[in-house]
Amino acid sequence: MTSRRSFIKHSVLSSTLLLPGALQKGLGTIKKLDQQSGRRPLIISTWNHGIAANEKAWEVLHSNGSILDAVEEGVKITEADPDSRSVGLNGHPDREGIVTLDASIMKGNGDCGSVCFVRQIKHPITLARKVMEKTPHVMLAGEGARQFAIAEGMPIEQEELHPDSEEAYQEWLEEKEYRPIINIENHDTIGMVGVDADGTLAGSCTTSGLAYKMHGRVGDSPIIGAGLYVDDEVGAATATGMGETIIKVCGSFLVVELMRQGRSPQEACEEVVDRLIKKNYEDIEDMQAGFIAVNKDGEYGGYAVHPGFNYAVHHEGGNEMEDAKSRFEV
Ligand code: SD4
Repeated sequence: MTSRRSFIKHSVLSSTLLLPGALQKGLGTIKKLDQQSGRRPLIISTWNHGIAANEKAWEVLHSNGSILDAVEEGVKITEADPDSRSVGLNGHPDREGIVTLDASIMKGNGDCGSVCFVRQIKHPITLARKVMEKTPHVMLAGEGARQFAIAEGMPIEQEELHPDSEEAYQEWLEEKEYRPIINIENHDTIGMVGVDADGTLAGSCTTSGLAYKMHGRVGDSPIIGAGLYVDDEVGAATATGMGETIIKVCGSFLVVELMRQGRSPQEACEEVVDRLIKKNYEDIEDMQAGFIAVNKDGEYGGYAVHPGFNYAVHHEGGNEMEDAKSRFEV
């Protein structure tokens, strides 16, 4: 029987060997996907909570909001969702029982802002936007980010775990073992990327990060180029999953760069997942990571290491979930 690991080895090697040939023959040799019909505006975001977030983003975009306003307001829905255990202050805590949040936002002209390891802020995405628009910096961390939020008049929330997070944390404390479980507990960051009717792009990404991470751990989501990247000349990408694997390949930046070189959003996501598997090969059986991308024309794609990743797509025709394909089959 072929083990899952040997399946990966085979598929990564074969994609490595086949890629130059495919490129030489040109993109015309690659089967057209539905995702390549290209429609604008288009907003896509990770996981099931993407539906509600997209809904809000769409409403903002169609009420004279910019695509930047749309991606900020959209993910704020998830940040405020009392049922989310992976985004916002209701999320799972770190090993010390403290919820720390990461977020980033980016415009297609290169302007960007992010916050990481921040506590007590209900809307880290708004704080990230303020970093972008009101400071000479790109990223603020921890207490500095919190102080900036206070200076900006943002409310400081009480530090209290959601009862479900508290219960899960108490259970975790019994063993204190850190074992990521694919698509469970440590996933569901919301990353959203969108293109407006004119081809202007923006993206946002916000998370409470991995459950039971070390105190001070920062994932890919607030790191421009890892969890999020946007370029008006090309397209935008965002990531979800085990941040360490994504950071190692500058995942979202790489997706955009591959689109710049002519790959469709789907092809670019697949190639970056293959690169990520190669760089994280030893532990990949336990690690999920996925990317979604949109290009300037409104074509989109998504791909993950393991099955189970899905994303919400909002276009003029509606707002629906799509299951991402993955490198592993089971
Ligand atoms: C992180 N990428 O902190 C985030 C976690 C995540 O879906 O995406 N969950 O590593």
